[in-house]
This record gives sequence, C-alpha cells and structure tokens, in this order.
Amino acid sequence: MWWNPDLGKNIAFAPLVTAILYLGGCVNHPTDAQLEVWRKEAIARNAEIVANHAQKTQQHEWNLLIQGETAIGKSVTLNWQQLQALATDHVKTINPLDIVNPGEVSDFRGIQVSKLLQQHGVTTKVTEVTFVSFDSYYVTISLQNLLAYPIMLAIAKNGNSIKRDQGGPIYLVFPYTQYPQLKQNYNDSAWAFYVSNIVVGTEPVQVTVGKRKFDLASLDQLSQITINQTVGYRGTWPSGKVKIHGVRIRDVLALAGTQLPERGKVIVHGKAPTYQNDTNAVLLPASDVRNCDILLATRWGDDRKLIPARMGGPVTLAFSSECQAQTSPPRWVTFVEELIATP
Ligand SMILES: Nc1nc2c(c(=O)[nH]1)N[C@H]1C(S)=C(S)[C@@H](COP(=O)(O)O)O[C@H]1N2
Ligand SMILES: [Mo]
Repeated sequence: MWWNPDLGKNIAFAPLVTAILYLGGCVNHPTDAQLEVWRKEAIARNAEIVANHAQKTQQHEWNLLIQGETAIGKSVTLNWQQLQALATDHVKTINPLDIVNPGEVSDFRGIQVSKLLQQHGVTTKVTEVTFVSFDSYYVTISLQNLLAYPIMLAIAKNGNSIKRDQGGPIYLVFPYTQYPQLKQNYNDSAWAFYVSNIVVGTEPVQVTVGKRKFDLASLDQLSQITINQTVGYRGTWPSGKVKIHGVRIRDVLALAGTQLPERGKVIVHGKAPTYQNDTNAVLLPASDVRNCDILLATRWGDDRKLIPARMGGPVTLAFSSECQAQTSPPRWVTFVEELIATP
C-alpha cells in the first residue's frame, strides 16, 4: 500500500466522495488522469497527517496570524492568551466531522470571525477571506457570508479545549444547526482543523531569499516560463491541465546572489507552519533546481490572472513534467514565502 495503513482511514477515498458531490450526484467514471491527481492528493494528505502527529506544538504556543489586505496592512499575531480573552462567543451546532457522536449539538466557544475582521479592518477591494491550517490545508469564505453569519474560530467545545485529533486548538466552525443553508456553500470540507493564519483578500507578493525580499515587479524582471500541467495543489484549482506562469527557482536564486551548492538543497517555506518542521520540510535537490523547471508561480490561466489566496497565492511552487519524475513526491507548496539554499 502506498499510504501508511495505520493512518489510512479513508484518506484515499475522501477526494472521490468530494468529486462525486461536485458532479451533483450523476455517476461519472473518473479518468486515469483524475485518479492520478486524487492519488497524489491522498499521498500529500497522508504526509501532512504524519507531520501533524510528529509536530507536537503545544496549545499554549499556538498563535493566530492575521494577514493580507487589512486596514493596518501588516501581519498581526495573536498569542494563545490573547485568543482566550477574545473567545467569548458561543455557537451551538452539530459538527459534521464528529464521528464519535454524529448529529449531536456541541457548544463551541470561540471568536466570531466578523468581530476579528471588524477589529482589524478590511480594505474595500476585499471579497473573501482564506483560512490556512497548520498542515497547509486552506479554506476560503466570502466576506459577505462572514459578515452575515456567526462563523467562528472555536477554541473550546462543551467547556473543554479542542484536542488536536478533533481539529483543535483552533477549529473553523459553521453554525449549521441555526443556518442549515450554509451547507450548500460550505460543506464538511470547509471545517478547517488547526487554523494558524487568516489571510484577508490576497497578500502582496513577497518572497524572501537570503537577505533579499522580492516583490512582483522584481520577479517580473526575470524570464517568464509557462507550464501546462495537472497541478498537485489540494483544493480550489481546476482539475486537468492548467497553465501556470512564473519564474525559475534557479533564476530567483541567481537574482538574490545566492550560490546553490553542488549537492545542496533548496528549502521552500510556505505559510503553513508544517513547512518549518524538519521532518516535513520541502527540499528541492540542487540537481532538480538546475536541470528542470521548478517555478515560483505568480499567474495562471490563458489570461495570466494573478493567483489569489483562494488558490494558495500570490506565490505557489510548480513543477514542470520533467521535474515531477525526479522530485518524488512533488510538493506543490502554496503561499510560498521563503527560499533557503543549504549545503
Ligand atoms: N486542517 C485540515 N482541515 C481539514 C482537512 C485537512 O486535510 N486539514 N480536510 C477537510 C476535509 S476535505 C474533510 S471532508 C474533513 C475531513 O475530516 P476527517 O479527516 O475527520 O474525515 O476535514 C476538513 N478539514
Ligand atoms: Mo473531504
């Protein structure tokens, strides 16, 4: 078996179920390409779960970052003590992911997202907010719905802190019982576990390489590469081939004046804390970086749209097909923030 049987659960089948729901109940047979995407998703998901178990971040060390197009325009970190003080709202709702007591109504205590947004302010262009989890999972909710419904970042359930295996310490909760219509737009998969970051709108491009920081204009000075590829991101990308545009990692390193050691590696950090963990770090072998196209992608599609936070943007890691064979499993990092060349 290609997944760890102890952790297997129905990891391999979860994407299938989702896909069937999306097809509106009609029975379609997935193509081989689609099955391959789902298989890769399941492998990536398993790696994430293993990493979650390996990383024992204590609840009291847990921070929530609020970033992106807020009125103050810079990242704010709320520590556990601050979160506790803010968590005064209650939502009583069924929890679709509670397999122990299905259908039971729980009393969640937490912070209503609309209140957090009011505190930090959102700029006028913003239409959606993305929640990024420890394991790199992400969920996007329209601003309109966040303001209309008491959607909550819960830190306690029935008076107890939420255990890691139940989505804690911070669990995105939808008031399904009071507003069942929410299920239409936000199904079970929207209940994000272990939320670590809130991204209001989409952040500006900023990639740190050594002592340098690159914005979109500086990346745009490098030669632009387009690949047409089935993507390995989990979530809201189209299935099937997608055009992805960006710049080569090796060109970015050269621009930063960073020497890539002969047998070295390039570490890629995404926003999700899991990427900081040694056991789950994304390491690109120097040979791959040199010999095939691994991109920092900033645009997608025929019309070269900027990649929104809803799709893990503004910067994602993308692999051309030659690299995919070499970097296994390929790790399609979303919300890329930093490249580090190591010996
Ligand atoms: N952080 C995080 N939250 C997540 C997921 C995930 O992989 N990571 N999967 C989502 C999906 S697609 C579903 S269906 C449920 C899966 O819950 P389960 O793993 O308890 O079955 O959690 C949702 N929340
Ligand atoms: Mo799912």
